[in-house]
Amino acid sequence: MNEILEDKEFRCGIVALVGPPNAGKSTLLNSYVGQKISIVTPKPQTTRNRINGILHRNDCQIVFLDTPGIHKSNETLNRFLVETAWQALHGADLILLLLDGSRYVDKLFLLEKEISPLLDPLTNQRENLIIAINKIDKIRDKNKFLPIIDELQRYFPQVDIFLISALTGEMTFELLEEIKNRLPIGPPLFPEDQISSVPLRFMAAEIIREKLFLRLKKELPYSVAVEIEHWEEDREKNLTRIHATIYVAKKNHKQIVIGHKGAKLKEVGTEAREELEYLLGTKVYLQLWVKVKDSWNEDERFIANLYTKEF
Ligand SMILES: Nc1nc2c(ncn2[C@@H]2O[C@H](COP(=O)(O)OP(=O)(O)OP(=O)(O)O)[C@@H](O)[C@H]2O)c(=O)[nH]1
Ligand SMILES: [Mg+2]
Repeated sequence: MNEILEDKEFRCGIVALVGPPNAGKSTLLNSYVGQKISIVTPKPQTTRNRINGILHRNDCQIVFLDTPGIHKSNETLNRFLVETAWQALHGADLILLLLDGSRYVDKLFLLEKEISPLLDPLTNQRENLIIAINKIDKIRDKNKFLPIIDELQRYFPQVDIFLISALTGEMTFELLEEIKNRLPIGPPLFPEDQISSVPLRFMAAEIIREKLFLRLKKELPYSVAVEIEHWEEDREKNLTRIHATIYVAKKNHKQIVIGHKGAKLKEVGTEAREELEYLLGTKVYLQLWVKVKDSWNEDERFIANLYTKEF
């Protein structure tokens, strides 16, 4: 590790990643931290709470706060997710608005629609805002992003706009330099070896949820929640025993999650176990149960209990 710069030059701060669902916020956080902290799927509304990932350099420490995608919805769970995202702006030094640029190429009307819930709150935060148009790797002709930039400049005059790809890393270093330069000078908030304050237990539940998200179709992914019931580390055997409950919101969803002769649950379990073994560095014995918790996604107390945890 390089020597840490003198106090007067070291920068440290919190950067909230906000944007519509599926923009690539979690992907960017993982890429800056250099390890998977937050789960990623091709489906919108994957992230359900604020998840921090810490980037350490010899000249700065940047705490990235991943948030759920902001969108308009009347459903209890979704309203809760959006509220969680907005709360992240409170202690943040900087806000990075991330957009999936490829969605708006030749479809500028979509930008207006998707950005509308963000406009008012972010207009007040203009001095602390940077915009990154993501997924530029998907469009060969980069001129196609110009109308999007124009439109964003209309909404947010004088705000810096970057064109990036969180997936390939294109321009993410340049964006990081800008972020760093705009953070306050100050000592690190976290020890050098800590890359997140999210507990392993919660990460484990998220990994299981990611595998479910990837395997389930239509509205089913939004019907599942995962809770770790039991966690036991057996040092002698280098083994972690994890029991998790998968909640589904409707009775008929249970069988779909379990699959024919338990096949789907088995696949989810195998995939999750492999990733958990990598994360924990031990063998993992993973047991999954599926429980029906009627309309849990309408139950504010249940949702708050699972997803408002402060790390
Ligand atoms: N081609 C391409 N795909 C990307 C890029 N960034 C993210 N993705 C993909 O976009 C999808 C959504 O990425 P996420 O990181 O989960 O997006 P998110 O903004 O966290 O989404 P929510 O948590 O649902 O709000 C995944 O399939 C990613 O692999 C990129 O730069 N290029
Ligand atoms: Mg996410």
